[in-house]
Amino acid sequence: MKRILTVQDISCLGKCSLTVALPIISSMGIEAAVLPTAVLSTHTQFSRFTFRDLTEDIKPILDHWKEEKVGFDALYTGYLGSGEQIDLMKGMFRDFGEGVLKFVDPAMGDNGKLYAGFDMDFAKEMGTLCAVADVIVPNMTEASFMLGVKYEEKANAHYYLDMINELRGLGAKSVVITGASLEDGKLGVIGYDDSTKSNFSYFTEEIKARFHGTGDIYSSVCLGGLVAGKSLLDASALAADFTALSIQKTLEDEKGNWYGVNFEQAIPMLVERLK
Ligand code: PXL
Repeated sequence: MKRILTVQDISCLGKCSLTVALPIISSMGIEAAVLPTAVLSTHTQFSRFTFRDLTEDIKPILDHWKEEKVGFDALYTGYLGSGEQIDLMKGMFRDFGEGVLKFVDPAMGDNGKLYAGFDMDFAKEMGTLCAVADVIVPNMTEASFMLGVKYEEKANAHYYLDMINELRGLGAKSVVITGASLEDGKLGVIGYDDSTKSNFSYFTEEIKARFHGTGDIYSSVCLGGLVAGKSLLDASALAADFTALSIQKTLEDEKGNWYGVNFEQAIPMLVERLK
């Protein structure tokens, strides 16, 4: 059985980061080991939240695993809270990353803005973690901040490909830009797959609604697909379809909430598509 280690926060309520990665990876038939970086009462899109930093625990946990001689098929980092945590992740990549898929979702912003608590310095630091990753999955906000360029709401194919090349210039091997769009009504991803040395794209019908946590859903399915043996294009397509279905399920639910999507109700499709 394959095993993914995922490193991100626990937002106790809010359906993002670990509360999304854990059920999704498990439902894909892959073991999920977790390293929580912080505990929050909710994610940071709520007007108030508690935040307990767990940075101090990260190294002792990794040291214990080293003693136990455990290994992973993939290392997956998501929302991280500080430059110090980014440095710890680079150490983890060195210690556990030999021949192992290193997947970085530089979760730190959306719609042209960084999330609460992040600044330009943090974005630059995140760029140095992406530099040592095999696959990175930024949205255009995150890509722009990491590269220090202005965020453009409307981008054409040329612009996306330039951004991908710049991100590869940092050192990242494969790059998938999420939330990409080349025409009205279609939303998806544009990427570069280092294993085939070629660009690819995949789009679904755009659902005109924005919810929180969809990036984490996309990343968890995409990495699960890769670990299950899919190509980056096929894993990206599965992840995009699953994310779109999760949003659709939320809209169909009269009691659907603003803070996260009904990805749980899309899990049967995920299981079916992996058969
Ligand atoms: O979905 C990304 C994410 C993860 N974790 C926390 C967040 C966010 C986005 O706002 O606040 C705590």
